[in-house]
Amino acid sequence: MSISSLARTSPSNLTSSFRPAILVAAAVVACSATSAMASIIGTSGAATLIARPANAQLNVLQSNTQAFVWNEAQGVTLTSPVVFNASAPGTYLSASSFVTGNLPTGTLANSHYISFDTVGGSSQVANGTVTFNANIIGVIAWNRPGSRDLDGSDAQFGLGTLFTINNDRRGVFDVDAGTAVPQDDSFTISADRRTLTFSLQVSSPYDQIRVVTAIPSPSAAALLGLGGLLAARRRR
Ligand SMILES: [Ca+2]
Ligand SMILES: [Ca+2]
Repeated sequence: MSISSLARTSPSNLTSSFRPAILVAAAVVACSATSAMASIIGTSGAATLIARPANAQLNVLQSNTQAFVWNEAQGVTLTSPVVFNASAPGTYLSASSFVTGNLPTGTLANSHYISFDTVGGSSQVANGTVTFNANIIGVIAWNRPGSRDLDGSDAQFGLGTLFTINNDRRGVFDVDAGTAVPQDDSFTISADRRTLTFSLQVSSPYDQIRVVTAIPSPSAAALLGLGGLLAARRRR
């Protein structure tokens, strides 16, 4: 019996002896989901993993040396399309390199956030990498008038954290305003889609990027556990 068919089976249709097995199976799946969703599995350089903050508005989470990264929405099913600015492997050096698309309604996803907000007005650079346990399916890094893509993704991915909205400098490529000439920021989606490498330059105010990943498949351990449980049921 598959996990999905377990979920579809009404409890009233189950024998009393099978109900405990269902409960344990549900617990196994729930544990698997919890571990699978904390999906930043590595950082390097200036990338510093923190718990999801309550407030990531301008001039709140500040550092001249660290770009803070965190897991935000977990296991979200999109109820409306979300615009992304990049999804294919490659290096993005300006807004003219964006290949904008939509994550369609019904997409199941996790999201993660990168914020580099400096203390002073002097120019600072943060270089780092963030590695995930599932493929990157969208990078949202633009917030210009008419294309407030970060603002537009907050409702489905950013709940629980305050952000500054309607700010042209949220996002990246804010100095050159998206011209073809790379001046300040860049990011790269790795060939295996598991790592985002960033170089962010901030004088004022800040740079922010949202990274959306697919949901990892259930872990082998969880499947083994479920298989063993069903085998035990058959032996009764
Ligand atoms: Ca600041
Ligand atoms: Ca910048």
